[in-house]
Amino acid sequence: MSYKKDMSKYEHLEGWERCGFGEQLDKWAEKYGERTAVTDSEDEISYMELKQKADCLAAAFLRKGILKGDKVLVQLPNRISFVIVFFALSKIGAVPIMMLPAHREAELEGIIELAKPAAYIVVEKYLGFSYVPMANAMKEKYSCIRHIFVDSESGDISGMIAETCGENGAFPAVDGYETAVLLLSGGTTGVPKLIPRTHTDYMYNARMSAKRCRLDSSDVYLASLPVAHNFPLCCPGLLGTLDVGGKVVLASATSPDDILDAITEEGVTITALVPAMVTVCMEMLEWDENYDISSLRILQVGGAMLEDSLADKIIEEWPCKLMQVFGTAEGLLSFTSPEDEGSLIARCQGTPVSPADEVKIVDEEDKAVPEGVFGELLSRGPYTIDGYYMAEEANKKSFTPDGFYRTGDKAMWTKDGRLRLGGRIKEQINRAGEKIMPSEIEAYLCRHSKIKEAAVVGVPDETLGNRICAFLVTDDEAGIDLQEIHRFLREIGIAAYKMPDQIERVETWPLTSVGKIDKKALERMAQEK
Ligand code: OOB
Repeated sequence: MSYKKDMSKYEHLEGWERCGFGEQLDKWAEKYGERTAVTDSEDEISYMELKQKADCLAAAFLRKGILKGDKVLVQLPNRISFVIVFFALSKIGAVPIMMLPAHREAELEGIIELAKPAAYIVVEKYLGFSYVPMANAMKEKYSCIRHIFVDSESGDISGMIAETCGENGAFPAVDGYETAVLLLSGGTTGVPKLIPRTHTDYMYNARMSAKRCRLDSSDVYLASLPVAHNFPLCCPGLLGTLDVGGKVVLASATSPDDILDAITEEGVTITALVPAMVTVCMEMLEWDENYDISSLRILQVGGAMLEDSLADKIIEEWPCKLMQVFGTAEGLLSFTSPEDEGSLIARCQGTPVSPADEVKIVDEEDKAVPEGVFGELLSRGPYTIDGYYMAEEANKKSFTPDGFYRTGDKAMWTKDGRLRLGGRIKEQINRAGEKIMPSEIEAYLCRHSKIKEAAVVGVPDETLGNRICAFLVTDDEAGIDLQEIHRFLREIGIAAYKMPDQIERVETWPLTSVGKIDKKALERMAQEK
């Protein structure tokens, strides 16, 4: 038997509440009423209206036959309908699977086969891509998908809200310890793993994050990353901001001008960015003086290694506190504090956000390493999962027998008791905050008729953190170029952020002493090119 988390251990914790997100929304509506809850590029919605619309949509979902426990693929960009859909599904105990707008057929198929969703909710069109043909193709291929709901101006979602308004019946009871969402993890070969988060642990995740940020009802939180991602959704993000009665601004795209415009116009006090985005925002600020970011109180930066020099630069040039954020969708969060000295903030990722987090840093034999020495970061605690969704084999590798999650990250304790991250132990590429498993890309590449073997590595890159380099053994003397690779991968249907940035042909592989492909050598070769 594998380790199972005992929730009763956490019931004494401040911020721990056995309650569903649907019920939370009702409480917020009562408390914050007509205050603005969320704005996007087109509209705004108060707490009360959000509750009313979520109730209508929940009733409509029930009427269409979406049942408690059903999984529902949600692929919506940052807009108010995302928020309504999230709470509507929560209210009836259906479980959203948080797809990103960037995902395509290959990612969808892996997840559909695993989770057998009953419905698929898509935006009609976003950043030039039409989602409806893709959704229809999925419905045709997988009989589990009974419904496609399209979010457009005249589409199903708004129509459903209008139809059912005023006739909200009873919703099924939802227990806080049931699964609220399935988040996506960085993934393994082809099939991404799904991360089941309960209503209670996820709300606690949001509350502890909000507490560390000293968030209150005067705060304006800007979701600049795709809000289906854990960082802007819940750390403290959308959910943490709603809990304190603040306002959430949804930026329609993750581009520096969208972000800086939103900060300037909405008086944003806190936002979350990955390091690569900070760099481009800083460049933009340098040549356009019309932006005003003086309202910012906290800039959260996380999702990927923040170089010391960039941290120093942020502290020097931004009018707000830098908060370093180490986070995982599996749970553990570690942030610096607003009260910490700049010199300390610049060199660590702070401390875990909950007093009940258990964190260990261990060597290859799982023995604790001393302060100042890097090891693998392990975590267990109130909001860290005890297993991936239906993934017995993967769980054996990713968790210790006593239930610690193996993050695969290198970390150490600093002399002042803070965590400092030092890169990856597990083979995973972090490209501008997006996590990519090399084995997944290698498998796609090998489907190409000209490619005999492929090895993919992450190469340090000034703007992206890591870029993706694919080494190929090909059949064809004439070779194959990057364009052709991209075309081929687009046909398979994979997210654009997984496309190789660089390809190199090799005749033979550099090998390690045990005869494996020497990826360290490949990384050096890619860097020299
Ligand atoms: C966030 O979550 P995920 O699940 O997309 O990725 C988690 C991984 C970590 O295991 C680590 O490899 C990397 O992302 N990471 C960092 C980092 N924050 C995350 N590596 C170095 N320094 C950091 N500050 O990325 C995520 C979830 C919640 C909040 C923020 C980020």
